[in-house]
Amino acid sequence: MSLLARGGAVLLLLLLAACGTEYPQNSLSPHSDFAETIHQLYVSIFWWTMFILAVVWIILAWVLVKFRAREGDEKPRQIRGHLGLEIGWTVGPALIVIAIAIPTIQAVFATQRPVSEDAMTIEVTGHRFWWEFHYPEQGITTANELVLPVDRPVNLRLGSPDVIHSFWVPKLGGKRDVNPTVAVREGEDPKYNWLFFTPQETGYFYGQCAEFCGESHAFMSMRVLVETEEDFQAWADRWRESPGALPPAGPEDPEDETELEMAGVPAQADEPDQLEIGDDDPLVAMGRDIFLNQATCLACHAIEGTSAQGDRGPNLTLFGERTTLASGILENNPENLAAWIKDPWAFKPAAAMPGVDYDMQGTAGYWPATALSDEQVRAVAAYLLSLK
Ligand code: HEC
Ligand SMILES: [Cu+2]
Repeated sequence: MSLLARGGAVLLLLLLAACGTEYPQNSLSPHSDFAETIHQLYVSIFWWTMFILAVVWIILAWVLVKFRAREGDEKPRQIRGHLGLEIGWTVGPALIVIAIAIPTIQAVFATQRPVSEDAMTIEVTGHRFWWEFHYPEQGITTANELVLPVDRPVNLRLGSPDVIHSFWVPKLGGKRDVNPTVAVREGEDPKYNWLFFTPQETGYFYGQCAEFCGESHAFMSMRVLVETEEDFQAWADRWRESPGALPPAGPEDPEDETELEMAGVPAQADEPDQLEIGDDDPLVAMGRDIFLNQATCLACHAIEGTSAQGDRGPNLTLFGERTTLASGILENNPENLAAWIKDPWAFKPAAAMPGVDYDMQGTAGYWPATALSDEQVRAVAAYLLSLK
């Protein structure tokens, strides 16, 4: 194939690629009022620039043809300084800039407008390198997968305990900086940023931290699940009931423990209706016991309805329902989960979680290796995946 043909093929491919809108982080495919406002502005400015381009090119072509040098032409008349032209090419662009500024400023105000009365507030916290979502009305805390009801305005309050992050879910709008909110003087309110939009379609949307925040910034993505109102309520109810997350077995006597483990039933399982999927699986029971009684997991992670109430890491309630792991970078399945628990830094350098065989010294302080065997890791993974 000639170079030209190859080049042409590449260009054609690029052109065709531009036709698709189903790229996960396509910012030209709005699915919320916020994204729609930005999109309209973008499209209108695009067509204005195309119009100006066409006018300039037509005049250029006309001038090139009409005034091109011909055999025997005299030197054309030389002009220096022309008041009319000077005024023309100063005022013209100024008018164009004003024409662009008006809808732009309108869009800025539209996307910064104050909270509507019926908006649901969600507190979004950007951590190095994961996202935390707290729903104060529902009393829910989750991580990395934001669940929203369709057609209900949401008001995201953005803050961070460490460095600047940026919340960006291109199809729903944004991006907006997530600023550190810890360093305030006494009596001063932390300065949160807010992001306000209404998701207009159910679906699965991809997002990404859009402000460099450290080693694993590129691995700090997220998902937004927009669900029907009923599905959202059902999810919220499930979260509060936290099925599968039975209270810790915690028997004092180690003999007891083995017995219970063998039976696959924790000591306080006197509410049989809480026994759900996988609870009879001995691996799950073993994993639960390790997570809640033997390992340091609960110092950092919380699971609703158990003694695990740590808040240094993601809340793992209903973790089995999550489609992704470690802020959207891995599919949530037993293999990936076990690999993550063994060695988080293999996926996310500098993640604030120790591995099975390395201690961690970081902003979260000193944490010893979790020292779990391969079987224990598999068991903990099975337990976490049973939380649904
Ligand atoms: C020092 C605190 C700490 C300890 C101890 C710890 N973790 Fe973590 N864990 C974290 C942090 C922080 C993250 C988020 C890391 C990231 O994505 O950047 C995390 C992430 C996770 C995730 C992924 C969560 C998600 O939302 O995708 C799982 C699962 C997990 N940890 C399980 C465990 C298990 C099991 C143990 C015990 C063996 C454990 N962790 C011990 C801090 C900790
Ligand atoms: Cu970040």
